[in-house]
Amino acid sequence: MKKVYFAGSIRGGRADADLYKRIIKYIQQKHIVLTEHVGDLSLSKTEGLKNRDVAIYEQDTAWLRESDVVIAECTTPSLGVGYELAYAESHAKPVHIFYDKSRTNLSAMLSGNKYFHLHPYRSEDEIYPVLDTILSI
Ligand code: 6K6
Repeated sequence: MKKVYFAGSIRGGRADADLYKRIIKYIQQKHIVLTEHVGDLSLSKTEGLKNRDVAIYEQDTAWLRESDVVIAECTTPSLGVGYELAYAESHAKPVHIFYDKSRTNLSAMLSGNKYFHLHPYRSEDEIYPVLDTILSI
């Protein structure tokens, strides 16, 4: 059983929140997802009070350090997710990036970094077998 840090856009926009929820549910069949809230559909992009942000940052970076693997869905661009991916790299965590190649032109700062494992997909059903492979290693 692995500890998975799942990253997906929150304030960057919630257009893919239901997709995050399905991915999280799938991973949770066999593994622990430290960041279940990323798929919480009641969480809006304007959520939050500024004074909670320090606690969010402290908790999320602690979870990143604790995680075995980081899985990000990057179709909706997010500054926070980009930060998390760089933070994960600096802590030598394996990082897997999924994105719908028909809907996004991934930042060169992700697609140009050979450290990251990129998983472009055309339809959602391509994601799940790749997750199986990643999480069985
Ligand atoms: C309360 C209840 C659920 O969520 C909250 C408060 N907001 C956040 N809580 C935890 N992690 C967050 C929150 N907002 C952003 N993040 C982290 O940044 C998540 O791990 C996401 O992967 C990432 C999204 O960044 P933005 O820039 O799109 O918000």
